[in-house]
Amino acid sequence: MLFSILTLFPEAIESYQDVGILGIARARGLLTTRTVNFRDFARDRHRTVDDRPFGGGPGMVLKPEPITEAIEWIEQRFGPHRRIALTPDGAPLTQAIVEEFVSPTEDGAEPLPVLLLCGRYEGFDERVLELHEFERLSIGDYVLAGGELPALVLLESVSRLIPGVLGDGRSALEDSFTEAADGGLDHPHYTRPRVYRDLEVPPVLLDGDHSKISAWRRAQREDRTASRRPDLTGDRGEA
Ligand code: 9D3
Repeated sequence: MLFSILTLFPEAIESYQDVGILGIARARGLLTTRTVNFRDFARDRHRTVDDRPFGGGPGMVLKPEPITEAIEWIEQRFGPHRRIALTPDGAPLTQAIVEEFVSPTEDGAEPLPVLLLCGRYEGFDERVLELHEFERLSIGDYVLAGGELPALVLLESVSRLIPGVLGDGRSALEDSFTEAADGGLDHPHYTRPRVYRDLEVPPVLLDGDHSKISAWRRAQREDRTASRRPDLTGDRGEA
């Protein structure tokens, strides 16, 4: 899988991309990233990438020219991409969307490389997203300073689903068939010591009755989901 990441802060991407599962995916050659600083495509002496908004108001807007030229340079060199802009007004990223990135294409062809466009300031001049077709993704309803963390969130969540990244023979997609998740919260986990500061591990986990353990874990998942995340049970939470 190939990701081209357009950002004013390539060092933010680069400093995290070799950590943990994302780092393993990259080291094994299962996921490739290339970062491009679109400031390198600004032509003026100050390498300006932003300007004041037409119509007034606070903040600065990313100028169209450096971003458009960076996109065109990447696609001339490396071919067409699936283009995604990380924007606060995008569709909220979900596990279903993440899974779609690693699911086989209809015709069995290689998926397109993915271009991730990260904004800063108030965002992009709208025409950038009109000149080239873009999907828009957000990671949730809170205000960040730019699209770099959202791009890393997408990369990390995709990386753990790529076959061969999780090394222990357990596929991440298998999780949902067995004990974990199925769209709700997980059960609690315990490890040694059996007693920690007077707190004991639930005895059901210690006596080796695996059908009892499964039933207990399922009940824990259902209780936790109903009380902490009723929105995941089909209950929309309205009074
Ligand atoms: C006052 C209107 N703001 C929109 C909610 C302006 C604004 C806030 C934050 C414009 C850009 C940003 C920077 N955020 C992102 O680029 C971003 C983001 C986010 O802030 N939250 C969740 N997902 C994302 S994806 C990109």
